[in-house]
Amino acid sequence: TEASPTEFSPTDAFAFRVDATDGPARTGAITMPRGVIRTPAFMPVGTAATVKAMYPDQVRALGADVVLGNTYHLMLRPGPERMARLGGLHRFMGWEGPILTDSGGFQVMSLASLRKLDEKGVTFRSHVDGSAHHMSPERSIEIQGLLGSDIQMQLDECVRLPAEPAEVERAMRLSLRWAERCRVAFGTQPGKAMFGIVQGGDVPALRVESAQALVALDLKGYAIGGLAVGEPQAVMLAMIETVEPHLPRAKPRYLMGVGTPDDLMRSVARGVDMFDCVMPTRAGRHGLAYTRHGRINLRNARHAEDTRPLDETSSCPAARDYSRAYLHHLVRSDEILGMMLLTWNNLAYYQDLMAGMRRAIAGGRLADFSGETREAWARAEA
Ligand code: PRF
Repeated sequence: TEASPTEFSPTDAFAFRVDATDGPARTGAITMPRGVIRTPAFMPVGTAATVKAMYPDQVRALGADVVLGNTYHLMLRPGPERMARLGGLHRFMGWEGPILTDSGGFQVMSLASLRKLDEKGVTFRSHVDGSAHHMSPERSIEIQGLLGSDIQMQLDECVRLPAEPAEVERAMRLSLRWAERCRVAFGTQPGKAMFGIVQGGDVPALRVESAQALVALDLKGYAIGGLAVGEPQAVMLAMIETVEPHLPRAKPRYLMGVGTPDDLMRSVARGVDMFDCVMPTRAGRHGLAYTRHGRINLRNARHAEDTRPLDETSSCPAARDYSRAYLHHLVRSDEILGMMLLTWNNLAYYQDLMAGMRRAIAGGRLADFSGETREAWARAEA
């Protein structure tokens, strides 16, 4: 069935609005045809057309306004042309809200084999079946279009740190040339957006040059890539502080692949509007729970007879209605329900943290909110 006009109107514009600021931190909203994204936003990762171990309705009910999909995984399986024939990723996975897709380069470099990267793009073999593939900047945008992605990312090259400055510079310049090609390939699509990605590793001058060149392309939003790739948190935060003054205030900023709850609070305080990370979902499948009391490893024997829930004050049934002893048992037994409950708990914690930050920024008390949140983690450790 066709989406009704109230759900999706391709003539509606993509717009970003800042409602309140607190230092560099901002709260506001991205409005687009498929819905409103309240910012700062955390995007659950739905790599292979599923937020692992979660129903789409459950993800939505937690307050997630947007999910992330991966071009790399979906081009290999089920394939972009097949996805288009099936009506696009939204209908395929049953998620009606906005979807942001990563462009594929980062996942090629971390997952594929026999990778070769040059001016034209990246050649690689599938980690699924060994088949050979080529992805150019133009093909990445074409695939993201076939998937039906609402926010598309430029193809870029992310260098792991530590790295030689010359290598960081080469990748940053290549990413800039690819940004221009992606912008041309994307053209203008009402209600959709393509974001550029700032690169430049841990070299401030390269970060500034990358940001300024991307801003000159007048894109709808700007991501900060190439961070959380091996450098200390202090370096990551310093790079955000370096880049932030060069990004337009009227456009969203997205810190890619970050991070821990502490990373999110410190980055929001420095002006970041959007995040994605596998941490809450992946940790949930490995027996780790993020809570108001900090991170809890349910595998640990000290939980074996603990009748307390993870957090009796949580909005999430997974945190309230099951004992730590039961969760410990499920995790130790490799039961599917253990992964489901911990993923649910973790995404609830992340979404509640974002909602808390949005309210705190609106009230001009982000520093107090972050301080109190951190104190509660520390109390539990003591
Ligand atoms: N580029 C892209 N995706 C990403 C990154 C990047 O630099 C990162 C780095 N943290 C995560 N995901 N395209």
